[in-house]
Amino acid sequence: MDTETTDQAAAAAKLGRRRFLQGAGLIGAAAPITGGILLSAYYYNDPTGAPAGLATAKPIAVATPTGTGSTSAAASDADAIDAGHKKGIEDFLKNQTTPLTKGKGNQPLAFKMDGNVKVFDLTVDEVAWETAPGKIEKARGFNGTIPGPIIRATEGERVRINVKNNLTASTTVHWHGVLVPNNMDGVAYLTQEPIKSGASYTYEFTLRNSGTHMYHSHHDSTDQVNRGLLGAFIIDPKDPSTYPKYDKEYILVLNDTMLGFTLNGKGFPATEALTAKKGERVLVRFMNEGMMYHPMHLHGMPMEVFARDGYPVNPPYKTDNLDVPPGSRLDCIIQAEDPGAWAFHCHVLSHAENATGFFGLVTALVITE
Ligand SMILES: [Cu+2]
Repeated sequence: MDTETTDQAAAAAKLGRRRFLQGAGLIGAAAPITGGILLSAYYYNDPTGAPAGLATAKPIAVATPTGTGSTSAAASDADAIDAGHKKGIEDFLKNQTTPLTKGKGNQPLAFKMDGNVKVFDLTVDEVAWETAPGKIEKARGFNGTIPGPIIRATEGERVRINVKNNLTASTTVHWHGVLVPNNMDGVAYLTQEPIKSGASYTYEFTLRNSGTHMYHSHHDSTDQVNRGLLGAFIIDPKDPSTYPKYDKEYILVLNDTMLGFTLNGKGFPATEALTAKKGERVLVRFMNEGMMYHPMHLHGMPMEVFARDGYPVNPPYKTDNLDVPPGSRLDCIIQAEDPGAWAFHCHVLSHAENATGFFGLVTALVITE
């Protein structure tokens, strides 16, 4: 751990303690009260994300600095908050050229042809996954990555997916949103026996519906999906003219809870920025594999939503704050207009920012001339 990180951690720890004391009313109550009562909510780092944090809010006394010792304490809090935010942004910018964490998920999965069948191979692996710098989680991933590799094919094609289970636990794979024969649906004991530790299973079906879909474990899924057994399954339409034109494409997989708040398996500052040139049409395919709602807010320009779960949204609608519910996929086009670095983050603020700076579901859209 370098000195800067240690300093930041110390500052955060100090700040956390002070806030705890304030939250408990221990500081405010002891100080001269000239500032009246402030309604505040304390839900820093709430693992539930608790947008309902206000429910636990209680009026606390806040002291206005009066030239006593409280002035320097307040100033040191402010400095610590500023320093944490500044370092986060600096790290995020560094991460765009030199990744700060090991491991990258959400990469295209190669296939081979067997006659007219596209054959994909997946392994289900235990993995130590670095979600943010130095934050290594006991996770699970398809082909050792989170998200797993992108399975991509075209409507009408036949695919075969060989799954090898390297977990100590059993598993299955469900093709979320993809129309498949019932016995290929991947639900343990309902449509198939679980794939035991060390065993393999082959799924095969013809792709009937295009769209932005997903694949994930459907066995002990609170643990298995939340710990990383998830990935994108993109089915391109047979007739591309039925899909909007775009210059660049991003797939953003949201997750929460066990591995923290992540975009494509990483939390800020290890998240990847979206980039575009002015005038480009950027396709974003959102998918939420987590357990919470994430309203994704883009600064500077709207997103035009044209598909939900692979089905057309008619007419398309514009929004700058797009709620992505668990299990849903939303396709939208961002028309890159004004150059600059535009914040792009979940607007349940406890999923994105606290006194130590940004974390979790935060990235940026960087538009250049
Ligand atoms: Cu969120």
